[in-house]
Amino acid sequence: MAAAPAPAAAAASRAARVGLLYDERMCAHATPDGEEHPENPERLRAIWRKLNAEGVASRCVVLKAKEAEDKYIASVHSNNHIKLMKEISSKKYDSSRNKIARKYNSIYFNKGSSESAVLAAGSVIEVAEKVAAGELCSAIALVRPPGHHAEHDEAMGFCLFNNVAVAANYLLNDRPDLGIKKILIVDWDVHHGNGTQKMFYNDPRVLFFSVHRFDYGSFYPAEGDASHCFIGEEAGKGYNINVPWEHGKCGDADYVAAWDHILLPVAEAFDPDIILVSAGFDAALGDPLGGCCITPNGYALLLTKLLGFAKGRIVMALEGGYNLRSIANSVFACAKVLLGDKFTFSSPEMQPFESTWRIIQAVRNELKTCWPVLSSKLPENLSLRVKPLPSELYASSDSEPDGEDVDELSGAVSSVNVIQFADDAISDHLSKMKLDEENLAVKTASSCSTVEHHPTDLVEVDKDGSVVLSKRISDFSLAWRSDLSRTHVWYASFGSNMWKPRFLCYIQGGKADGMSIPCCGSRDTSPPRGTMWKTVPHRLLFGRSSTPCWGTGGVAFLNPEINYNEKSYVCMYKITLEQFNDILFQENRLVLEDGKNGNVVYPDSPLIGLSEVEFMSTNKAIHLEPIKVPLIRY
Ligand code: Q9C
Ligand code: ZN
Repeated sequence: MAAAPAPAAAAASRAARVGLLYDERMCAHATPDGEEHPENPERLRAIWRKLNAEGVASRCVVLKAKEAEDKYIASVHSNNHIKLMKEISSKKYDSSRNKIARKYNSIYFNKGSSESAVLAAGSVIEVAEKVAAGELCSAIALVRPPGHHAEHDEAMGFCLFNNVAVAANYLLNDRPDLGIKKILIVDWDVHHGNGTQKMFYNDPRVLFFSVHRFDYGSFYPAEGDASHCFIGEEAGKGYNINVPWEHGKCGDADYVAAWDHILLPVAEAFDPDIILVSAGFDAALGDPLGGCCITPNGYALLLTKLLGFAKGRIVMALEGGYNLRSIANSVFACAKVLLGDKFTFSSPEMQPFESTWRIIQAVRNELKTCWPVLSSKLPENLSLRVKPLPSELYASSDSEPDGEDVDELSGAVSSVNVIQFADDAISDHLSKMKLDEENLAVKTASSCSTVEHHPTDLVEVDKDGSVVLSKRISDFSLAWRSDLSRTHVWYASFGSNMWKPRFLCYIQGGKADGMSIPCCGSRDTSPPRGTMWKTVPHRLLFGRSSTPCWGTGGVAFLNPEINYNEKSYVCMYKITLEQFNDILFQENRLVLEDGKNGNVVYPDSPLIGLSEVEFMSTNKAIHLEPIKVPLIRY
């Protein structure tokens, strides 16, 4: 009779087989001259040290990295991109490597980048295959460079190849023998997984779920497609889910709420064969880029909740995460969950934010026809936290654009606006609008350097206040105001003005979180008659008084920088043309404040009057002339 296995061995054979992939070769990718960078080799080493020190690594099946074959990377990326990423470390690029890196958004290369990138993609394939085949129950791939920002033909956001997307395609397309037909990708990195979203946007075999800071479109990668309105297309409709936080400071309670009320019910209905986690840990407490506060226990709970699906087949692939202690502790907590260690989860101390609840409701609304389980009513009467103060919010945010202070940032973002006449089919009309070529000061999207500087005639303001009729509005301007108060336009805000309390300051006066100076408001303080969220072609925009790229003058122009041919997610407010002008005055700092008695003086003529409106509606174009505004300095 064979001897019964020793108790320890029996326990081990029952215990979950958890893969843990670590390979020092993925530390070769580093900044070219040793400059500091958050995405650095120490990230992998810090996690690996922790898992060993805690005796967790030895309980896992430790694996080495494997190179991804080109044909598998090619299911996601263009051949040009693969070729460049694989050759960028070679001698041939020694003199041009940095220059090429600068063409991308947030990318560096060195002599180790190619090797690391190919290993990172190959490693996720490797563990995904083993989990799908049942050799492992679950696995953690400690890989870098990260992947979820990388697009078909583009490296960005510290990512060269989209490791998780490559592995998902490998399972679906190259290994029918493993029987993986449906994949859930959970992207809990604090940034939107733009690359992965695009990759599977039409594909119902992959349910992509990303929860990320959005901050009204200003958080990296700062594209509108991170909003909850992007739910997939064609056969993939409903298979893309974004949960876009409005601000930082989100933590365990917010994420658990998104899990309980969005992800888990949908996962139940979708019934995936395997779950790939784009496991960035930059939403962790203490992360320098994320500004959120998930604790290690929070990650453990989120992961535990996923174990109930796909027979527990979970593959975690590291994405971001830049506080070495936070990522080490978080991965340690996740590893223990996969190994089956018992956790006692006390209910999270913090309550979700009020915004969290609103966002969850909006996501459910957007998706309820695709996932009927989301149409049920959410519980009411929850105790909720109010939005954190701006000083807290901006503390560790990674908002675009680079290097501008908070004031500059909110100003720049809020001033990117378009108007649209109230009764037209909005996107169609906007797509046809263009600047009138004849009158163009800014000729093309890329001609920033050829911007003409408009004359900066000073507007005379009578010192003794004789032109001031009321406290605020001069005699002269009353005439145009009554006309314009009868015409309604849709004001489309992009970025921080999508946040209604902030936008309302331009109408009702006052100061919202994040504003440096109070707004004086419009003469007519009645609230917008309508609000509408829309995705519109990204074309006609108004600038503020001066920006480095756009030059001086409150001019209208085609957005010279991003998304020239793309679409923007905007919040449109139906307001009067008078109010619209008052907003333009405030955004372009054209309202004079007379320090002595607190009077506010508005300009005497509108920037966009009825004749401009008429011109625009008949020509579907706009003269620059009407908005060559006199620049007032104060
Ligand atoms: N104001 C990942 O977490 N930020 N990538 C650059 C700085 C780039 C993050 C803008 C953040 C990329 C994988
Ligand atoms: Zn990230």
